[in-house]
Amino acid sequence: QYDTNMWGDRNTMVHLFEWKWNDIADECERFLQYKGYGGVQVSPVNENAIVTSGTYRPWWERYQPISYNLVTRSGNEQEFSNMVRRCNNVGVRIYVDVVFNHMTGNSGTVYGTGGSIGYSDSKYYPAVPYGSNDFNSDCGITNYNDAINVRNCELVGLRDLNQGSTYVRTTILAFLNKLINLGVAGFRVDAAKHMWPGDLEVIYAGLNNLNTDHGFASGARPYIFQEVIDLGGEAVSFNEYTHLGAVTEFKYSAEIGRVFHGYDQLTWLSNWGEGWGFMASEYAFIFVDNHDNQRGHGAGGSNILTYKNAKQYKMAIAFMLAHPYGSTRVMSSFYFDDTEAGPPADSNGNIISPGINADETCSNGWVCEHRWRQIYNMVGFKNAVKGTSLNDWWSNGAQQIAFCRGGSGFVAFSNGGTIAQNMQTCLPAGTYCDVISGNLINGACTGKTVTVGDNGYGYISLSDSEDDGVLAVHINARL
Ligand code: LM2
Ligand code: CA
Repeated sequence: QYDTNMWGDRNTMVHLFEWKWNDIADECERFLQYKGYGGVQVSPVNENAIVTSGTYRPWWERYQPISYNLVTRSGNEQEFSNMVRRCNNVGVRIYVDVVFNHMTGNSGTVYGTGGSIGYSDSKYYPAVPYGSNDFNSDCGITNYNDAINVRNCELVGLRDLNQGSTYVRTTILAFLNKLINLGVAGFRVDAAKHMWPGDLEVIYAGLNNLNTDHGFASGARPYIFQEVIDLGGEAVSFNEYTHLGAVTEFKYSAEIGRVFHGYDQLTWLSNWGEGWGFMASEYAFIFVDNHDNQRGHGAGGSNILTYKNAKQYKMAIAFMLAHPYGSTRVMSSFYFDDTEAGPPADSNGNIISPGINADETCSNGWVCEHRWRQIYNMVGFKNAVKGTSLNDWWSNGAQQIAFCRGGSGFVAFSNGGTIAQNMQTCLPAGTYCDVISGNLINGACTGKTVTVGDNGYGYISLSDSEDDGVLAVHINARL
């Protein structure tokens, strides 16, 4: 289902990739609630196989389940449960990345983060338990033009569960319903493309309603967003999944990156959304980058913008959060050069917590894009304009655009050249703080201001030499 179950006007989640549960609980209380984030996507919660690669544990070991016990490098069940409670208490929902297409790779005897053992060559995972007849055959995925191959064979050698089996379905459902009872609001369904929609339908239908003890409305259903990489031209289409819940729109990520890299002109964004061949907005789950494609995994290749191209990245995020299309997720990363390396960890492999600097940014190897002013203030912008549509589109015919969101927000972008002119902001008369160049603190703006007259016009100044190519004002940032 498509309702995120977020509080009030909140309507963006952040992926706190590889964060520990205790740190996420702290982040909900000290930061996310105040900036208007509506939820957190957390890394997989169930026990995974430990993979050691040279000096580190790769981030992708978490995509190799060995049991459904809630013990990972992010913490144990008690810590997870406490986190969900603490975040829900401040109106920040938790969405779990659930991996049930497969178990571990085929690499002999494997050991898990909770002490479990698995025998991947004989497909025996006693801590679940799963045995060889719960799995599809040993074939590898080799042909994306063949849906049977894509769904019934092994993705990069990962032991492929047969979700057509009643026992497998029941076991997966017990895991998902346990998470619902602990208070989560929904799921990112990993590798949904590699599972049959009919099987997923049965599984979703067996999910419990959300736990009313955590503030969810009676009868509320879990939000489902399914990871289906479909850039076109393959046997499996996103269309097969949209009746079941939201679906990742990977074309969005690739195209927005291409545009803000400067490979296309902003003026062509005038029909952004379905007009660019994306799925219908109501189904689309969108992001500028995700944990895979920011490091060359998944889809999108060199088009993808990340924290490494900070100015263009912030512009793309601002555009995503200013525009009404889709359901949005902000990425929050750790620094990396090696695309396989895991999160900051000590010599025993324990994840190191992010440090928090006086200026709100992070240390200890964490990027914390979600703490960048330009990003969290656009989360606030998106909350302020919720329910409005896009109007008063303006463009210089090249790399400059501007638009309003009803009478609640106005945003301007320049990816080349300076804007200096009166523009229709659609806002009531008054003086507004540009939430990109500054913050509104105790009634004063630390950045640029825009004064809007009775006719809605204001003088917009956005020079090429500024740190950011965006100006954004909204109804909740009025002086
Ligand atoms: C996903 N979505 O559908 C995740 O977003 C993605 O991060 C996962 O792949 C993938 N599905 C499976 O859950 C990652 C990573 C792979 C990695 C797998 C499993 O992108 O590179 O594969 O997790 O850990 C790794 C090795 C690969 C090896 C495999 C099995 O990179 O070379 O294949 O493990 O041992 C022999
Ligand atoms: Ca499969």
